[in-house]
Amino acid sequence: MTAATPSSQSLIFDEPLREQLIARISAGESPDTLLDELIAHGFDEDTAVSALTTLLQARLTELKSSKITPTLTKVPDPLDREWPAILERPELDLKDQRIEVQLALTRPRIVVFRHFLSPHECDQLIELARQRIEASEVIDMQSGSTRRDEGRTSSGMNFQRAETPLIERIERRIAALLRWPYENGEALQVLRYRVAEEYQPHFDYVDPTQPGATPFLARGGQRVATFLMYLNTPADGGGTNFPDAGIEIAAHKGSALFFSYDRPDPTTLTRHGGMPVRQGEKWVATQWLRESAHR
Ligand code: PD2
Ligand code: ZN
Repeated sequence: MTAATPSSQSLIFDEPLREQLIARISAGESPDTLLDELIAHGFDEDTAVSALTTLLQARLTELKSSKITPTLTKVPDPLDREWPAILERPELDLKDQRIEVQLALTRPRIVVFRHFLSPHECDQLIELARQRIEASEVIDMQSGSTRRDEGRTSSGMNFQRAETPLIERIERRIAALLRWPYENGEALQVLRYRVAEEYQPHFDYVDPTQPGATPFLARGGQRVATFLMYLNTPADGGGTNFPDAGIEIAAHKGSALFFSYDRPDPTTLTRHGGMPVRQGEKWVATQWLRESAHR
């Protein structure tokens, strides 16, 4: 447990800690366990009990008045039909490499593929992106525009959709693998992390109750899945972690990490981060999938 500021008088949960506590409670963890951890981290017992109770009551009120639809959103799922049949799809446009499933989990829904991109495709993507990268930004949920953020220290760029034959081939391969409409994909984004750079844990969906979400959601609806392709193998560090689920995926050249979220809620356990690179560089390309056509 991290990111809390103990005080004998009051206990203020900052946003990451609040989300972590909510996710763990929603995942069935007992409040007593969380209480024990808070106390072990230096909070006094009465303060911890009262702050946790307040948090749970506030969350209940939030859920009751939430604009979030209780029904689940349909999400892509690459494994919902027989796997070998998928690989025969000509739209995958694979030459010699054969995609393999390396890991599949149900909650959070995560699938890791090996050999999604060939080594040559990875190198080409890096070279195309290298000339255009700038400091990465995040979406400001108050205004809906983008801004720099200290939690995201990478550099990056966005391609246009189908900008080159290579980009279009990769976009179509993702759509074919996930059986999700091509039009529902966002433009590919490439990120580069140098030593000590990271992307601290966050959710990729937007909070629909925030003012800045409206313009985002108007174009293609909510994000429902992330498809993250590792373009190189960092010398050390740079994995992608899911702290609420205790999962870490190693960055490996050509592999792809898929995860989906059927509602914009921490109970999906999809809070994830790009862990600091300890040595060398890390390059990734990401496509986010929307509920509907993204124009
Ligand atoms: O680079 C990553 O591993 C990473 C981790 C979490 C990228 C993103 N999120 C992202 O671009 O959303
Ligand atoms: Zn992310």
